[in-house]
Amino acid sequence: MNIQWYPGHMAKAVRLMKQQLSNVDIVLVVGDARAVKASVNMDFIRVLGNKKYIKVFNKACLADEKINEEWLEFYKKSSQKVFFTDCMSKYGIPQLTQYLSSLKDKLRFSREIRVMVTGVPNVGKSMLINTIAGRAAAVTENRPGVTRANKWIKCQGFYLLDTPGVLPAKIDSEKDAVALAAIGSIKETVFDAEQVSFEIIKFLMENYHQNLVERYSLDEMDHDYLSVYENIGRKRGFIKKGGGIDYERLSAAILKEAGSSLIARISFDRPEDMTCNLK
Ligand SMILES: Nc1nc2c(ncn2[C@@H]2O[C@H](COP(=O)(O)OP(=O)(O)OP(=O)(O)O)[C@@H](O)[C@H]2O)c(=O)[nH]1
Ligand SMILES: [Mg+2]
Repeated sequence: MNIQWYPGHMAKAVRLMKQQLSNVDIVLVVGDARAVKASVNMDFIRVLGNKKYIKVFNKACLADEKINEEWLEFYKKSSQKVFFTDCMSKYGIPQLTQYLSSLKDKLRFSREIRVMVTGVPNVGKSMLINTIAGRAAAVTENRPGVTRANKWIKCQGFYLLDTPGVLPAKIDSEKDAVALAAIGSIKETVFDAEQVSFEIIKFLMENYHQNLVERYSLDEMDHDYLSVYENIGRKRGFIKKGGGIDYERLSAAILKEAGSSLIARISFDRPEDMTCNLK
């Protein structure tokens, strides 16, 4: 899939983050629970060196519950500290806050702990900070690229540094690119919405077939990707004047619905997708 963004900007953002590292005690690498593999920017992980970090997979209540459990099992076997959270239901938030509060004693600091919050765009970094802080201190919005500059926010016992979302400079896997587009981490202007929405339908047919059938009242026996895709368009009335499918409206609707759990709680990645980036 051809995604056109600015790898140069991304590489610069990672360099800026590296400069900040000496000012922080711990890094929260925030990803999306629906794309545990694709939403962790390995460029970040590589520059962290020996800096202590934990992974937080947010929007857990939009992700497939069963797959969340599988990921928790997967991470139990590694030395990596992982939290699954959701800012809407507050799932996992008390545990994460308690962990951060406990660091002061663990690290024997007499001052406040400084926590850098990083991750790919739109995973809820700013919302997570607001939820932990208990106030709307950071700006949030449902599109990538909302936070433009670093900002320190004081909570009880620690400081949180909100940072702009950064994508990997290079996304090698097509599957990762589709997942990142589906969770809203990539700006809609830089990918082909028709191609991504079609890939999403293929993925849903293979993994969430019944949910798809129910959501769009589809023929259960129809297993042809294109026919299902176009049928969704017809069922939703996305028809152009001459009678053809309005692919623009169809792809926009699929992206919106797949990204908001209207079809199902969807997880794009599974533990078996992990090959090398166990870190
Ligand atoms: N359902 C759900 N939505 C969330 C959660 N956290 C954040 N959101 C929504 O996701 C969108 C993005 O949240 P932000 O906090 O702005 O994301 P960000 O990671 O700071 O984004 P950038 O600053 O653009 O990198 C907003 O519409 C939030 O309301 C969550 O845990 N569950
Ligand atoms: Mg933000």
